[in-house]
Amino acid sequence: PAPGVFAAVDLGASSGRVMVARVGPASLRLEEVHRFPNRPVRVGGTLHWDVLALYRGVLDGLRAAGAAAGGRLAGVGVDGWAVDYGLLDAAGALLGNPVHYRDARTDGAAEKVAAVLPPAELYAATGLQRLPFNTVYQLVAAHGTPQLAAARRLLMIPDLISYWLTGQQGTEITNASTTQLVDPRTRDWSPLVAARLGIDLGLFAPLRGPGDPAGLLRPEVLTEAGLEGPVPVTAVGSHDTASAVVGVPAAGEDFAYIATGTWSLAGLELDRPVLTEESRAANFTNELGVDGTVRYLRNIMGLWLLQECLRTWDAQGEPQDLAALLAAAGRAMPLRSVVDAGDPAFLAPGDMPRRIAEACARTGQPRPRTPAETARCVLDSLALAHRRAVEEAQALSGRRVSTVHIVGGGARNTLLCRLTADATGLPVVAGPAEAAALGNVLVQARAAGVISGGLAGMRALLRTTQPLRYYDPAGDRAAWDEAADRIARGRGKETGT
Ligand code: ADP
Ligand code: LRH
Repeated sequence: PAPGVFAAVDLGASSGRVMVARVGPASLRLEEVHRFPNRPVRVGGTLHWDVLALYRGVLDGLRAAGAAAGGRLAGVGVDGWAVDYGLLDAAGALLGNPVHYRDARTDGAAEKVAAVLPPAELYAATGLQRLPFNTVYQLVAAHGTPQLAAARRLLMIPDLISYWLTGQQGTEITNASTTQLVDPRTRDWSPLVAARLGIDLGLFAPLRGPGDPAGLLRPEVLTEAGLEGPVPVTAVGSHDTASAVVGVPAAGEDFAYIATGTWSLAGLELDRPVLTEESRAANFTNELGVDGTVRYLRNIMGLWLLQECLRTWDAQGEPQDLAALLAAAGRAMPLRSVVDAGDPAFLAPGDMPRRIAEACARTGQPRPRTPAETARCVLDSLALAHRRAVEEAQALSGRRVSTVHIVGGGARNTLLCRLTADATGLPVVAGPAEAAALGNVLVQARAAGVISGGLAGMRALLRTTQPLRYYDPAGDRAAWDEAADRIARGRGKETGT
């Protein structure tokens, strides 16, 4: 088969990007053609996504992709962050700006849901971890609003972008699995959960899976992007984490992955969900992956902690350069103060350096005083949360691992990769940073017949074509154990257990 030129639209919580990939059976070259910031907007007390600005970025990116590919693209795929959605009226027009998952409207929604559907039953039916912003909680919070009453359709964010590009509506299954309305055993909607929570499944467009056709770019999009038609749009693993896990360059099955960007998503790829009570108590999730896989993982606050510190220092007139800050953090005292990087107290936007310092003080540790000390605290804490997730995922699933793969923007953070190797005591393979875009184009290329085979073949192609970095574990095991104990004690204090 001839090599094809595919475009990936990848919408992360911190930036959107359009990447162009030249894919052949033994070749894969990825090029970033456009990146644009994803800046939420607070209006009327509600935090929104600026979804039209994102769509503008997608169109600009497709124009740049067209220019890079001589006006001819073999296909386009869209992936993005999970759980959030846009509502459409009966004519297909967007009803208001999508609400950001960090908005406070879901405060108290989990308690309302628990009153009609006990957490154990909800977990048994969906396998989803308890995150305050899961789509079901957002829908319960929106219940009775004129906007939801007027809505005839709900499209998850990547499906909304695909709809605007093609005019076709669908609900891609990997992202649908983050709604908490999907049963991971049947890989279909859970009628039980929908009925008990009074959610109308008719709001959702028909399910589709990675590799399914999702329409053609509309004539107006072709014109705007300077592309020659027809250009097919293919449903990929439209949840960015689903695509990122396709993009993990693992050999064999005994690996853990950590997709690190705004979030750290740390866990295992399994072929069936783990729905035990122990798994629920440990708050592990079973999201659906490409090719019938299950992403068994835990959400960790991730580099959000650092992003939000940088934003705060900026606003306080003390802007920090990321490279210089990380270099200084590398020289700071290791494991001086550490926090629980899974603590939902860090979820909302706001003065992050202060919240981190307060968490340190509450647990009897010194407050970080400088940006470098704060960054060191964040990275040590993330490494410890990575270790805990990798260890617990193995214990709960029975799958042992010998390697940890770090993909996503955080794979560029050499200090974080080194600390994660030291904390887990396992070798770390870092890269690719753009794993989600790579997973996106690989699924498109396979659907187009340019490559063939399963995940193992796609990963072999990544290993031979993408630059990777290797970190062997070193450092003081006892010091990591002691710091992990400090966090466990702090967690016990906060939950009263
Ligand atoms: P998302 O998809 O959630 O928007 P990304 O995967 O793009 O996030 O990761 C963004 C994060 O990656 C940044 O917040 C930053 O911490 C980290 N990062 C990106 N580039 C670098 C770099 N050159 N050095 C260190 N960290 C980096
Ligand atoms: C990462 C991500 C993650 C979700 C979160 C809301 O971008 O998709 O998998 O939990 O956003």
